[in-house]
Amino acid sequence: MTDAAVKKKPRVTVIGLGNAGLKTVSRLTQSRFASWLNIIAVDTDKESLDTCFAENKIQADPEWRNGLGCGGDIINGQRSFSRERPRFAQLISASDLLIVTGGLGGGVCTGGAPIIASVAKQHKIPTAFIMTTPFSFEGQSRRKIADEGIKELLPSVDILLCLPNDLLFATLASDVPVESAFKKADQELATAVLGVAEILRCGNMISADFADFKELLSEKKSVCCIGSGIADSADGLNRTHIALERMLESPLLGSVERLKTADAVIMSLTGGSDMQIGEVKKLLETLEGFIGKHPRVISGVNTDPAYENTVQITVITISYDKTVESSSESDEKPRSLLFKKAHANKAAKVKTSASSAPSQQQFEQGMLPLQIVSKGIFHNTSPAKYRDIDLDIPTFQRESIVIDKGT
Ligand SMILES: Nc1nc2c(ncn2[C@@H]2O[C@H](COP(=O)(O)OP(=O)(O)OP(=O)(O)O)[C@@H](O)[C@H]2O)c(=O)[nH]1
Ligand SMILES: [Mg+2]
Repeated sequence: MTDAAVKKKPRVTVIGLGNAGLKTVSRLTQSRFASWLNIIAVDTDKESLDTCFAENKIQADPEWRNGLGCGGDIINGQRSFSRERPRFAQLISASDLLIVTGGLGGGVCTGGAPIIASVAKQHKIPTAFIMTTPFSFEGQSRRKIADEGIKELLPSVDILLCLPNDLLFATLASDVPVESAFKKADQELATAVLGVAEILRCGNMISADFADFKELLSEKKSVCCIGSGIADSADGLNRTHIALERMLESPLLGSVERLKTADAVIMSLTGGSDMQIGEVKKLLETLEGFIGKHPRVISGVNTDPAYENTVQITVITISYDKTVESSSESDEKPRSLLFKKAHANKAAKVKTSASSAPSQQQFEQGMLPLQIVSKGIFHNTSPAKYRDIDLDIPTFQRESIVIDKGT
């Protein structure tokens, strides 16, 4: 790795969307480890924004929503965020990476996230969306809304991590109040966002290995879990071991078994300048004992003065859903999954071969700023499907086709 690559500080913007997203970025803002992130809170709901600690707050569409939330209506969220496209473009245009977080299931985040994704795509900014899916106790309609949101997001995002709130259940007693369950979710989501940001800034990962990361999550539908553990010198001499133990106990990791059975593991270790090579070696060796024999592993080690006396380990496990190829009913599976659309890669390949053909080069067109919109009033109807392809999604969206401007 060159010195320039090591020194390059990536500009990472984190946007929290809707009530859940605002809670997460509030927590991040209070963490000393997140000071290198550009944190923005976006909601139509003024009251939620007023209680959010993020410095940079955007009240979306104040004229039409009058400072209210979207009442769980995706269309409201889409409309409001569509009106703010120029403002979003300005906010994110200087970013090397955009991380967007929030809870799928409501109108602001579920409707707004695809609009942010499409603005980022238009500006060629790599994106990682880290979203929770609703607790089972929230009911079927929220889950349906969340599923709809995932479908809308897929054409535009690079990385989509869907973290099921239900995984937190295992760590909560049944008499825990709902509010505490959400507080726990806030905390875990903030840790997950920071962990992903750390993974992506490891060395020169954003420029070089983002593609690897993306590729691991591409093509195949997969189950994804994330665990993060942090410990400092006050925890004792064996702080890396304690950080590892805490990571293994992370509720969103599910269980240690996930590491053993994962097809791919992405891992990062961050510490201060006091982090010793012996500690790193021992930690990686111990971690190896928890990972299965043949997974693909991407790992990185990072130092940051904010982590003086502290070490943080973050792991993302990816397990490919092996039933997808053999089952045409894969859409019925729970959306506790991580998806990446194969079309994006296909389109990229088509584009490469097309651009190498001289006869086609002269016809290259720009792209119209078309927005990904929902199926409107039909969003609750069952999709018309042929060979697992949703025919209700226009072909140009399904296939990521660049539209001819005709100029
Ligand atoms: N972590 C966390 N998740 C929450 C909280 N409140 C709700 N959620 C989750 O996030 C999903 C979306 O809820 P909200 O964030 O309130 O929705 P919204 O995006 O603001 O949209 P509107 O309700 O239409 O204003 C819910 O289904 C829950 O699963 C919270 O306080 N913390
Ligand atoms: Mg809201």
